[in-house]
Amino acid sequence: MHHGNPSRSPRAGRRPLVSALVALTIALLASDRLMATNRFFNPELDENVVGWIGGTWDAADRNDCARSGSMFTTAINPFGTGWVAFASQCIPVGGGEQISVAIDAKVIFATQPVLGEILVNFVADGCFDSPVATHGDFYLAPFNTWSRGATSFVVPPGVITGALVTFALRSTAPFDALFDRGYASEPDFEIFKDSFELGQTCRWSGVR
Ligand SMILES: [Ca+2]
Repeated sequence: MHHGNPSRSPRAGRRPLVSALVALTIALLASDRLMATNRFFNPELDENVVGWIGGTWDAADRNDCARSGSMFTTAINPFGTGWVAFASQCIPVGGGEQISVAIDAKVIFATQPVLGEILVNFVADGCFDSPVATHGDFYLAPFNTWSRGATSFVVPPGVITGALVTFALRSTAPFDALFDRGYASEPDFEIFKDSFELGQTCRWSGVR
């Protein structure tokens, strides 16, 4: 037995609202699942180097995307002790967080081995304070090919609010380098809205 039209009518009337709520719930769930944000601003160097310190914009993109570029750097030797090219940016972090960071780099015009270093300075007040702790990691950067330098760390507990992340390339001789596709996120949230982590699509940065 059913109650016929008297009950059907209000249900039918409610349906659009229910549908809207379902759609909203799905949207919220989807956005929650995809809420990961790349903590680097302008991670893909789409049309400028805003957010980054270290170089100038170049049209050469990591994935040959016509609508994105990279950051070009010429190694400098400021202290006469070695040549260094770097890409640096401050990201917001909280004490105790686990963070993964990475960037792709392409070493060009090098004549001597190039060592990649990822240096993270943890600071309590923006990125202009003196670091209270550091994290470092090293890797050998190949020539003339894009390669990824990555590291993970746990932010020291306490009043940390920022991490100045510097991807440095060092050598005993001059060289140039390109940087592209910066990545900074919690390890558990590696699905970005734009399939960023797959590195397979050409797009403007959908998330920061
Ligand atoms: Ca790019």
